[in-house]
Amino acid sequence: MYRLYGSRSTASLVVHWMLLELDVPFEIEWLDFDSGAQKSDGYLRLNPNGVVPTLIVEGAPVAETGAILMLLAERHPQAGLAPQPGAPERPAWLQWMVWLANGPMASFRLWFYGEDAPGVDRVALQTRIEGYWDRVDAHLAGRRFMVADALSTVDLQLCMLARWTRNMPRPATDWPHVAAWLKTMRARPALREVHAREGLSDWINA
Ligand SMILES: N[C@@H](CCC(=O)N[C@@H](CS)C(=O)NCC(=O)O)C(=O)O
Repeated sequence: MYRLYGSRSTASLVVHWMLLELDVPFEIEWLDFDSGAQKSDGYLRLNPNGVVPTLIVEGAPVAETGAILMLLAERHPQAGLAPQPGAPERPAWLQWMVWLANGPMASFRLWFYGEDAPGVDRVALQTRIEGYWDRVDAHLAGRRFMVADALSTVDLQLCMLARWTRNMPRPATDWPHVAAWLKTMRARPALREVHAREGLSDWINA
């Protein structure tokens, strides 16, 4: 049984979503950010960064959203959420997963947690974030999914990030190929279910 430490509407949502896609048993411990539960001594022992998500896998904590998604894909290969090692699409999958962690995830963190980097130029940051969608939009032209012709962890993580743009100056739906891809993603029962379970109605039907 997996145990997810999370907070509603945050990065833990994509892990919650993937657990539903995998249809595996799990439990969730919701952390109360308002009381700083993510910085408590007990939680810092699980995740020294004091952030969510953390997933307990066979008794051991695993942190970092991308790493958790990749690990789950590896542990449940029958779900097909990643190309198998040796498959021709595997390098592209690895490349996009690492790009998501280094690029968009890090930049979105700066956007929402300005206190992490006081003095950061928000206009430059906005340009950088919009550049990510330019790149994804060009890649999605003529494709159904980000990697090969199959849903993968790249689509899941990117879709969560697309929701995070809903109040940004340019939401991800401004890009036509991204908007078409999001239409497919929003129809997925597990995505609709995770939104219902986390009490989110602000974007899923937009
Ligand atoms: N690099 C981490 C970042 C995770 C992260 O920033 N999580 C946010 C929620 S989206 C968080 O826990 N924020 C609480 C805090 O920083 O105190 C990952 O990819 O998992």
